[in-house]
Amino acid sequence: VEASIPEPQREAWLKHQTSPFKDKDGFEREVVRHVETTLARSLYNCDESAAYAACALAFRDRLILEWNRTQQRQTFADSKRVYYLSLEFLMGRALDNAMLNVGQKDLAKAGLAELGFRIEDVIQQEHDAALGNGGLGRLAACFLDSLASLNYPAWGYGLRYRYGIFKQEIIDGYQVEVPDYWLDFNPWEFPRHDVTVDIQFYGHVVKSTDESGKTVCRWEGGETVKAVAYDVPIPGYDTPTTNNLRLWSSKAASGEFDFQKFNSGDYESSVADQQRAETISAVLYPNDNLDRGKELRLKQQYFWVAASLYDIVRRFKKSKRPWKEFPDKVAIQLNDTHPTLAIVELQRILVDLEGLEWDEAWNIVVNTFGYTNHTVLPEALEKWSVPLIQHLLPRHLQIIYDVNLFFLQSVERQFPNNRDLLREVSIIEESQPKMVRMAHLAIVGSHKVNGVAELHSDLIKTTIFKDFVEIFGPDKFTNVTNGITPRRWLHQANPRLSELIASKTGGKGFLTDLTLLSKLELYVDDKEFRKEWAEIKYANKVRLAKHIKATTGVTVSPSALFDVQVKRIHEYKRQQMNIFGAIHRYLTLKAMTPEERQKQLPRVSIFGGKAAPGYWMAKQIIHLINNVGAVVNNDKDIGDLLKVVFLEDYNVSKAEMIIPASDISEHISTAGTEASGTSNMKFVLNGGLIIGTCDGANIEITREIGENNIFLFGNLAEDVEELRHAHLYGQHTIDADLARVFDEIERGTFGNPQDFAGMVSAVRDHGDYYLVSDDFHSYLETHALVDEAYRDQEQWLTKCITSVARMGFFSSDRCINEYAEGIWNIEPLVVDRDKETAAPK
Ligand code: BZD
Repeated sequence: VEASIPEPQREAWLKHQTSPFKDKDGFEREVVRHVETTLARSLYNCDESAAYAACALAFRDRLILEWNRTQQRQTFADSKRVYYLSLEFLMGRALDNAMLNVGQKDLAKAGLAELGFRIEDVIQQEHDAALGNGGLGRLAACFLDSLASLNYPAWGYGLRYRYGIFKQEIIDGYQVEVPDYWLDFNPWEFPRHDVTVDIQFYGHVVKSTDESGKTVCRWEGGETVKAVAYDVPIPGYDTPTTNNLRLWSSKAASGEFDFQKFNSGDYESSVADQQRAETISAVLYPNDNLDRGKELRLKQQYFWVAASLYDIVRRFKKSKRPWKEFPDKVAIQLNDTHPTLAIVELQRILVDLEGLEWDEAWNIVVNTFGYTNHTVLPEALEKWSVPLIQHLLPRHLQIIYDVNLFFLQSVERQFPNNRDLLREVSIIEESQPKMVRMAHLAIVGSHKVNGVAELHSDLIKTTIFKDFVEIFGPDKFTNVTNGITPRRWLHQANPRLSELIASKTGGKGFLTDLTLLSKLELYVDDKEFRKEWAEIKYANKVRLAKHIKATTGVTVSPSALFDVQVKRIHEYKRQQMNIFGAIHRYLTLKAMTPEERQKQLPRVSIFGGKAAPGYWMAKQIIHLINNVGAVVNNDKDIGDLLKVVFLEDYNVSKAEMIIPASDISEHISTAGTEASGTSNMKFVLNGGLIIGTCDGANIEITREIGENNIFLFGNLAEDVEELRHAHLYGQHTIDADLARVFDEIERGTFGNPQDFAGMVSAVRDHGDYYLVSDDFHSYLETHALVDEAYRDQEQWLTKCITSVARMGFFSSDRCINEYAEGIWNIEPLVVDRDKETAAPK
């Protein structure tokens, strides 16, 4: 308020108010201005990267003007806001998305052409913003797009990592990790050096009694680190709403140096202090679905959560409302358990700093938070050691113990004398050392808990969180099946298909109401339409074939069936089964006569994905894929019939090229392990079919598109436990075809068998936890069906078109509307430009 310009001077402001460029000329003027001033270059010194920079800055300026107006609008409407707390936002490139969302890509294309550039080349200059590992981070990015596109008042809160997910290089068949320093030039962020929060660590708790005799706790001492806000504007599609993603960066608290240390001659240690502070936001942990319990990770979590809550509370306090109205104005969604400390921090703020009674505060907390679970894998469920929390966050540990005490007391009242139950649901695991179970804390501290696909939501209710359903009742647990944004994953990634769809569904409306895709069913038999559809797929395959040639040196035929598995490498996702299947295909082809071979369908097996640097088995899988490729791709008997390629450094922008070029993609996790999957939705939306297990959202995709349009195989989730038990305690016979594959690996056909001994013995000798052998036969049979189906190109095309027509459900817009209604209780703030005054009072 103090920074607001007084009434008499506002006229001057209004006279000079900036407005975004409106036409091609205006755009060109902005580009030239940025080249000549911001970048200090000229028409004699402007390459594609400078053109990208200037173009991005022109669009950034535009976005920030809308951003400002959006924030004013939301503040003055006093709307309830949702805050999406996620340690990961896997945004990918921003320029193309911004141009499309504000509806000015054509204008920019023409403008850039006049200035001497091809827009495609300019777009390619941008470095991906890769602040995430995989599905969870990309889901957060899709949600931001939907929140803005639907005009919800929403902020994302995350960390501004200096290094995003590492860049993957493949050297001699092995993964090598290279740091991803992406901040050299990032036009999409606005540093807010005036928006900072001091974050405390370590120290101790001082207890005292106030005048009324109440015990008060103060957290004192320790060290302080400064959080600095960086804002990234998030434009909605076809709406002026531009929301905010606020990323926190860590800095030493006392400015550049600790001057005391500096003056006393301890220069080195003052520099070290500063570096230690900056380390907090330095790097994204590259593990997906694995909890490693590292102290720095806990520091990251608290740093980010404390800064975000301070910011949220500060915004609420400006409204001067009573605390009990906090949940009427604020909804906070926890993207997995990573931000669970926010629950404890809000309780601390309310009780220790604002003086509320425990119960009143706790009521507010529970009504504010919602928790989304993304996994049932035991190794991924977060736990933090009690001594570590005690050391780093002593007051928070006390609060966790109190929350647990009151919770267990209520359980005891509800289910008397059930010690087993108390032990099972306790937030504290009585191990050595004791551990805090973050999922339990998140459940107890939230009013809603959701899974991300129907099967997954059922599984959490019947397995890992079963007891909590008994305690809290079933209504606290709900399902919100994941979705994807059709703006990025259709319109941006596959512009020709998007245009064709628009021409048949009555314009671009399907991009904001994806159920309009159903109109395509009317054209399934339309000859012209089918021809064009097929041409687009082919052109996308040609583009991918060129990329494969350029990056791997392997020539692939765009007429072959493209079989794609791109996702993080994980045993539960079973890339090992896929490569074993490819080896089996190779052996089968080798055993054929040349005449027989002639009759076979050519195939390209395409893999991509990163392995966590410490995940030895995942790295072995990558190595085997590359070695199989080296043998198969150079075998004269095989030629085009089989190629196996591993595409380096799979990321969002590679996905945008690979997904539209797929004929069949693999979503083959052990049943019950993949919470949802979202790439399955992306592939089908782009006119590719999928082969998959009855797992995650595959099941709902099947229900929507029809079981004739998907290739399902393998054991069901309900049978997994029994099979695992049988492997360990009964006899375990390996599938005969798989045994042949193992023999071949052990003969050294694909390099030193020792290099793959772990992969083979996991299946053969160590219980085959992921059921590769159990599902192998059904997998091969189903791939034979895929071959057969692909031979009938007309039928195949019908399946593809029909599937796309039935994918309306999987938009992240539907998903966000479900969260808004069922969990957040928020409403969109519709923009009425005519009613808006230029400047609010
Ligand atoms: O979340 C994924 C699940 O595995 C997918 O099934 C699901 O579709 C998506 C979105 O709901 N989980 C992750 O991607 N998890 C992580 O990346 C992760 C990262 C850090 C720590 C733990 C998990």
